[in-house]
Amino acid sequence: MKRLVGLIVAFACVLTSMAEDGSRLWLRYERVNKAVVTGPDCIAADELRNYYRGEQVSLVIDQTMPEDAYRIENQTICAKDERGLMYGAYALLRGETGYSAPQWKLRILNHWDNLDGSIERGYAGESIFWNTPSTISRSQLIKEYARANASIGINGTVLNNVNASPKMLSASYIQQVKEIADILRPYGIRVYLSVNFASPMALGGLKTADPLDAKVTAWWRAKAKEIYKQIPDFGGFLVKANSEGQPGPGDYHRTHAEGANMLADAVKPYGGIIMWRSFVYGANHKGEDRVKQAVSEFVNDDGKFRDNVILQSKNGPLDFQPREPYAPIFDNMKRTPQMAELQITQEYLGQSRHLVYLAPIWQEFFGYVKPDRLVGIAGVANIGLDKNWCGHHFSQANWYAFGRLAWNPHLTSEEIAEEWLRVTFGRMENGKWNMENGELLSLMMRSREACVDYMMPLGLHHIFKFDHHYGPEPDGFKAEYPLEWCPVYYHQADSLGIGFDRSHTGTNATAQYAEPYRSLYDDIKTCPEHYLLWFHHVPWTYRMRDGRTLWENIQSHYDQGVTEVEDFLRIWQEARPYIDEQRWKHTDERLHHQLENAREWRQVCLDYFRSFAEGGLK
Ligand code: GCW
Repeated sequence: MKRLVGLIVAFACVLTSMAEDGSRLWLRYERVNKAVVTGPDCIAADELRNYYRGEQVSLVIDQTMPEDAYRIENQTICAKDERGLMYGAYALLRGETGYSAPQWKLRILNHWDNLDGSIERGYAGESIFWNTPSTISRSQLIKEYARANASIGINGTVLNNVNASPKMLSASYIQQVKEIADILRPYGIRVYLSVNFASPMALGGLKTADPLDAKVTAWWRAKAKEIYKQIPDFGGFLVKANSEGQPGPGDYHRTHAEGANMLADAVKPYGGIIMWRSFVYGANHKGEDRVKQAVSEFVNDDGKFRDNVILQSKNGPLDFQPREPYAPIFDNMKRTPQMAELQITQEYLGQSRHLVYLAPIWQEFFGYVKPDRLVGIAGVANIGLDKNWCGHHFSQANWYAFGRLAWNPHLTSEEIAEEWLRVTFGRMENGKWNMENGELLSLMMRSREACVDYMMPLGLHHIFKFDHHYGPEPDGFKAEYPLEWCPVYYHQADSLGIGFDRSHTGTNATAQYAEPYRSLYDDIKTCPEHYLLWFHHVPWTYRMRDGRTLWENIQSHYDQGVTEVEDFLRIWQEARPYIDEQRWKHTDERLHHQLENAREWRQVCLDYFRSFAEGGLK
């Protein structure tokens, strides 16, 4: 009897030690305290001593190496400094060898976190930075955050929402930023802040925020000095100006370049940069096709920015849709350094309730805008106070993939998914991570296309429910709001057809693209079918490449999307023996919800479009 109790207790212990809430992310190494590590005492040495399963590693500083690069050979990691050694150590723990250097110097997360702790478009609880509950050790959490980012090469973070409160720059908040920066620094992560362009008025009591006003420039210079005194390696500012109600230089009839340059001059003495967003629409361009507005707004500023200003643009010209063509601003600003902004948080892709692996979206973008045209990369974070950080266990893969692609955009989505699955759901066997269930990789790889299919196939876009952007609302129209927020404006369905004519017979947005895409997209016959309704208004009876009509084709895409999610549930069911109960159940519940929501998308969209399509066919 005693023995039996003993056995039960032992079994219970194994079970609890296997309990998995996802808080360890992809860093689920067991402490082995095995390796003898020689070289400088640093994070790399600590991590390898704790977790490396080999016997011995040498850490060697080689100042001729490029910044952040590492070489792993014969149990030796070589790098320029301790930061490079750290990246090398995490690579070795993943099982990598050889030479590696990052594509970009700027690999930055953007947190849309508000000072009250809420997060704009956050689906994983409240902010880890601001107004955290007293029951939580913020510094411990931020240290774990730092380590996770360092392990995938992320080296910068913007701590607050681009819809920025002026309070961010008050002395008491700068003090908090300093505390955070001190925790992040050893992990090679610099902090940046989003700033409100009208801060000199809201905070400094000035009568204007005009960038050419001497008092305003002096205010910003003093503010920069105050920040750098506390945080000598502060990265710089991110700015959303004259967009969606935010103040900006346009309020004083000044250009974006004038506004950005004034801030650039303030941080220049300290080596800081300004990331100026091109996500601007509305005000100056009433009536113009929204996807054209960024180019119209910025093209005259090309070549006029200081050399420490970078223009930051979303990958697509509209707004992080499940599929968009690339943003033509990348073709048009020829003398301005540019960064791409990707969205890791799934605002339009099921919001941490759907399993959608985003790397394929980003790979698609890099297929058009080659990585060497950019000087850096930003990702809107999906991180919050939830135990598993990201809401959905599989949303962690998107954080991971962003980091890995920011380091090396030439990795394939499959490689990254495979690597992530092994370290997140795999088991350690003979010193290697194994993931027995091959179908999970297929599930991840198919998940983005499935989402496009059940939400908005063939180039349809922005037919989401108003404001929160979860679920379908193809009939959405509110007279009191700008047309650019209304779904009916984007699909343009009528009795003849559906889609937005952006060719030369329509808004001529295609003309903003460089060749060969300009001609390719402009001609309905050569336009890729997955962008068809983005660029063309197409008759319901139009013959698609597979011989079916457009209307039949649309229906089959919605069906396909739902069928895919049904299959994801089957795969997940079959994976059950390989996955701990806790994460399995959590994910299973979300997959069921995803299926329900996919069916709702199909039903609502097809019912609505049918009222035009089948009327039109009569
Ligand atoms: O997509 C829209 C979002 C806003 C966001 C804005 C932006 C931070 O719905 O929530 O605001 O884009 O990128 O500025």
